[in-house]
Amino acid sequence: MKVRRKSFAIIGTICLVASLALTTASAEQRTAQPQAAKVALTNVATAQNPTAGTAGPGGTVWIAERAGTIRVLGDQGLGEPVLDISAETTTDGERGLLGIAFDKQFTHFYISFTNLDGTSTVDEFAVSRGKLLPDTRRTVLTQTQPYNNHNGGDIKFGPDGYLYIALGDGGSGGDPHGNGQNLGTLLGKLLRIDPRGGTPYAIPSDNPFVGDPDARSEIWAYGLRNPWRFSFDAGTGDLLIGDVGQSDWEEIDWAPANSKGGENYGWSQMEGTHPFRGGVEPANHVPPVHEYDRTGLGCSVTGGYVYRGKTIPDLKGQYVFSDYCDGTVRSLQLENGKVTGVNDLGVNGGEVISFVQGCKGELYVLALGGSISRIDPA
Ligand SMILES: [Ca+2]
Repeated sequence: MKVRRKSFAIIGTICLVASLALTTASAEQRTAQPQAAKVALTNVATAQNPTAGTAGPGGTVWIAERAGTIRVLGDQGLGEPVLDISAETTTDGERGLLGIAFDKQFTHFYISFTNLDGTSTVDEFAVSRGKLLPDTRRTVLTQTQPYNNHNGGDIKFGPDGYLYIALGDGGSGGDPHGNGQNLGTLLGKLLRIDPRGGTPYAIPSDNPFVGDPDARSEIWAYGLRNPWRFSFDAGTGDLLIGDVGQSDWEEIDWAPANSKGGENYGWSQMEGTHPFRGGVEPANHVPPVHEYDRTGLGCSVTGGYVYRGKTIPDLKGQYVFSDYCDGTVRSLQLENGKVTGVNDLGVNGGEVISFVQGCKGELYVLALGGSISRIDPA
């Protein structure tokens, strides 16, 4: 009993980002720094088509590889797979293993992938002493997919302890089924569920559409096209979503930590701040806090994180993101949801597919080609 309690305590307190930062949020942390930080990318490992990652127990970083393996990045580099679901997924279109997350206590681990039918699937494992317990695996949530693109797939625990799941509009192009604005489907939405509160999950009673017979009660926010990567600011709890555009506008969406949910981010009436194919701006449209076109900056936004690490003070409070087609690492200076500056950080991460936030707030850049780099001071 003593030993178990001790090991839990060690694992449970080592990740500073999740446990400490929120309790120390202050006005100072909400204020962005005025200048572009000087950063460098340090290659720390090479993976096979990494798509996602998460801070893990014991100060580790867990990396998901698209074909279905998960490996742990420790001091000795990337280890052998700790999980292999490669027989259960494919990598055609935009499919594969797309997201991983731990709950805040590192007692449960979640994977998000498309199964052999292309169905978006979120499964859960219990965790003991930093290891997955394979026999405890169960499916939490599934969503069939009409096409093999725009699966979304990112999963994160919010500061409220609930699991958020991003799903794209179902795919093809131009949202042919109108899923983005249809509250009767989970496609084109950000979901919020309590995976441990029921079987297979519970819906938090304060979700915005609870009690609305025309809406799925799992929905937290809607009007999303392909919210490939989203995150919560470890300092403030604010939500940031990188929503990939159709053909003209890439966007970053934002909501404050005290949001009650229900935001309509506009797709497919709007692409960024622009009506899409004759669309009419919804009265409740929440426009992006940042958008960029495709004249030189890329073609597919990759959402990242607000930097809350210690080693690059000038980057503190800035939202770091990139673009899969361009690779330049950029940052937004944010003040209460208003962008006060956009910085080119002067480094290129390649085919940037995802960012990972480690336990000390350090950020890693994942390139689909394989490179895992840490953002360090220059
Ligand atoms: Ca939008």
